[in-house]
Amino acid sequence: MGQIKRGALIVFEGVDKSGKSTHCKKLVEALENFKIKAKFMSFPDRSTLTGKLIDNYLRNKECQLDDHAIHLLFTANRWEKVDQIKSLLNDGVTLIVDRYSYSGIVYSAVKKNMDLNWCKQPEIGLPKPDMVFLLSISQEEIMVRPGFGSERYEHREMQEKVADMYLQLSRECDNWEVINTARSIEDVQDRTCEEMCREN
Ligand code: 2DT
Ligand code: MG
Repeated sequence: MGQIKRGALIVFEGVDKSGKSTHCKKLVEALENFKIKAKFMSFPDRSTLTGKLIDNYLRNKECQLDDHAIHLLFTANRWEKVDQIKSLLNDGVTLIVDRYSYSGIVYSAVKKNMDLNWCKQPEIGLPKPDMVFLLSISQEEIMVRPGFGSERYEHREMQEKVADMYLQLSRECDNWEVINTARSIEDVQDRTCEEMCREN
């Protein structure tokens, strides 16, 4: 019996309402059409124990929680899934993930008195992505998208800082591809598929 080829871990990052989940789902469909086993995953997973606390923190802007504490909850929310992630990858399933460690790092590190290096530490040891797509979009566009503003971080000042720090991280890593979403959904999809099929 031939050895199963490990699946790829593909992450989509970007500010709120940048279209990450749409593109993740389209990529899963496209890969399945190429007979590549693929699965969509997203963080935070609000259904788990830590996910419920995170959901309450995000939706209830009055909820008081130290910035370090919520940072660690977001990270724990990923560690809760580590066995599942590893086993799917080992079974040859490619995971298309909507937000991962970089969301954790960026959204915390832009806060006052939070240290970037400290924010990176609890992520160490999680499976490393093979490829990260950073969706780049204008502030004007996200702010008029339905639902923007309903959760804690969805305001211009935070989103601008997040967008800047994402770009900073993208320059530090060589497996990132910045994708401008001013192009049509189909164009973005072609670009991500092209990149994935080249990898396979
Ligand atoms: P969604 O809108 O994608 O549900 O995200 N966030 C997310 C963090 O601060 N740290 C993390 O580790 C992750 C995964 C980004 C909800 C918000 O949670 C933020 C937006
Ligand atoms: Mg959001």
